[in-house]
Amino acid sequence: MNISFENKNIIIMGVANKRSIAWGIAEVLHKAGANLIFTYGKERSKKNIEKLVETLENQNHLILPCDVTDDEAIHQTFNTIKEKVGIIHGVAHSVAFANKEELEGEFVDTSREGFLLAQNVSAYSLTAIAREARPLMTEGGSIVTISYLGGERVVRNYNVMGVAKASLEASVMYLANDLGKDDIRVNAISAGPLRTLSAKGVSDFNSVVKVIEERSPLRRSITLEEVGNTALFLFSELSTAITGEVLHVDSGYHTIG
Ligand code: N5H
Repeated sequence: MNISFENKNIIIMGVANKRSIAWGIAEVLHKAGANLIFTYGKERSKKNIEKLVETLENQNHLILPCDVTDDEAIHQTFNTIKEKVGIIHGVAHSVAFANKEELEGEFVDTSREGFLLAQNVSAYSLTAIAREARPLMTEGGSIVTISYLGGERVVRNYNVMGVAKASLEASVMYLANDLGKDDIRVNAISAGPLRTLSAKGVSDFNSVVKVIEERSPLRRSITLEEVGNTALFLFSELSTAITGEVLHVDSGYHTIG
């Protein structure tokens, strides 16, 4: 079995800073020898990615804009990747957004606009990206997205994002069934709470982490590197029969009632 990532081209979407899950994945894949292509939504992220890439041994990675809410922009980004890189082997989709005011209080108060925005950025984008990635994955491929337990059960304040993650996880199953014919696998990692930019401003984040430390089977929180390692597994030939799956990287917390 070949578990090397030499000559493997993997797209990493959603690095905002060094605490981003996407960056955790990038670091692990880079160490394994993969060639990385970064995409960003906000101009501010571009500068951050440039600085982060400077810390890598091989700095020869493409950095491209990609507004995941714009089909034409996605098409152009993948066209550029096709021209400059050719074949791709993996996509890490680590992108989500919801209005801050809808991540507190009652879910029942979610506006139509806020609901659709969260679905658009956090769930539909995976389908739009899978459609563009498919023709470039001529040697087979692996698509990995990031979810959270709030898509399976009610987690306080997660609200509109919980419904978007449920939609994302269902999309993983349907995409896995479509793309399986082309030897492309689609999976999600349901990560335990991490101190990312998304978690910034979440008032009771510390108490969410404390519950994991006290009640999860492993009695500890998880690290970015552990999510990166799991992504590496899902991108590798170690996981060739796994698709349509949601793999929990959460110290086992999802098993606790
Ligand atoms: C139960 C919780 C805590 C409450 C909910 C947090 C939800 C976070 C997810 C969304 C994606 C965060 C978000 O969109 C924040 C924005 O409204 C404001 N932030 C920004 O605009 C920043 C600058 C940009 C870079 O952020 C984005 N997203 O573009 C869940 C937590 C325990 C776990 C968690 C934090 C989960 C998660 O989905 O990230």
